[in-house]
Amino acid sequence: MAIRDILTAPDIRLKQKSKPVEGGVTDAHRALMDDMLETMYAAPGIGLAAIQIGEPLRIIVMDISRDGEDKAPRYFVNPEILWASEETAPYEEGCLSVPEIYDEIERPARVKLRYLNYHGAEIEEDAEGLFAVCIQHEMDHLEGVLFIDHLSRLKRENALRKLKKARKEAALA
Ligand code: K2U
Ligand code: ZN
Repeated sequence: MAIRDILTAPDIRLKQKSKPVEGGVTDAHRALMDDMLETMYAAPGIGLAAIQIGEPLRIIVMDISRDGEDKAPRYFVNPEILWASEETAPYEEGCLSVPEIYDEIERPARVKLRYLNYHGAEIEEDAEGLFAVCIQHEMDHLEGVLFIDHLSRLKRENALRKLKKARKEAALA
């Protein structure tokens, strides 16, 4: 396993649409998921999409267990949303690829998912609460969409300006 570098906005690679995994989940995909999970825990974060470490594949890892609880890693290959509630819920989101920026995003409160798990088995599962927020946030990444893309143009431009300033200062340090 290895901790990989996480791409940060405005890196153009984060805008790619990720490709489906073809021909089933292989040992190579599982090795990638192992690296993604180690990278996510080290960040720390509660979700990570493969594109965030530069791999344009439709793969997501997640662990929404709380501090002090047993770890509960989750793996989603080729995830699809089969149904989303009309009811929406707000959540103060952040993103490992958009550091130090947080804002409230409104998303469907409940979704029905279909995906392949770590071993390639097809699963259908309902999600609500933080699970629903996180999976929708990560599935946006698979479409090349960042949570700031859901904000007003003014808020998005302010966020990108702050990110570019931080990157410039880091380069001079
Ligand atoms: O995509 C990512 O960078 C992972 C996010 C997942 C996430 C975003 C918004 C809401 C829930 C999960 C990172 O884990 S950002 C860290 C974080 C953790 C808990 C709540 C908000 C942000
Ligand atoms: Zn993110």
